[in-house]
Amino acid sequence: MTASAPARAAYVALGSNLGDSQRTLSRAIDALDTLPSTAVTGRSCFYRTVPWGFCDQPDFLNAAVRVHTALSPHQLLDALLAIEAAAGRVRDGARWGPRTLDLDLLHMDGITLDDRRLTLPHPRIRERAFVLVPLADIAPELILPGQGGVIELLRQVDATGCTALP
Ligand code: PH2
Ligand code: MG
Ligand code: MG
Repeated sequence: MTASAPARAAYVALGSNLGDSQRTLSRAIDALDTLPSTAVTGRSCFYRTVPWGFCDQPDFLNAAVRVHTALSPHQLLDALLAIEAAAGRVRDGARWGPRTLDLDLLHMDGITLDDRRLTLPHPRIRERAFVLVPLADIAPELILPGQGGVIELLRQVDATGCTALP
């Protein structure tokens, strides 16, 4: 990480249910760590999770990481989309369908925003055990503006479909 703009913490959810998901998530975390002005400073366990939203698809592997980055929210979003594309992500329009790699920007410390490309914090964190369970590994004390504390949100979802990999 180079010293230009001050780095802030950002939280990214990772998911995959096509191909070698464990390898894909590990490589994505390495790719995040090599982004300019960015370092991975926390990573959760990998969790096998039952599909949410559209259920007739393979189980997912999910994780979450914290990075410290001097990138802007939109620069980081562009970088996440590029890492997804490099992992073979095809956007065929199937909402909530199977994917080789999904990287969702969940939150950046001190930032709320809502525009055509990006809403921060991510508006659906509170509905998703597969996001909250790994997020609680790395940021149990985190308060998401407008949503609440991660542990409090985790208490309100059914996390029985999330199993940590050994
Ligand atoms: N991602 C989706 C839709 N459903 N279900 C689980 N368990 N994990 C995911 O990452 C996931 C999902 C769309 O992004
Ligand atoms: Mg997603
Ligand atoms: Mg996504």
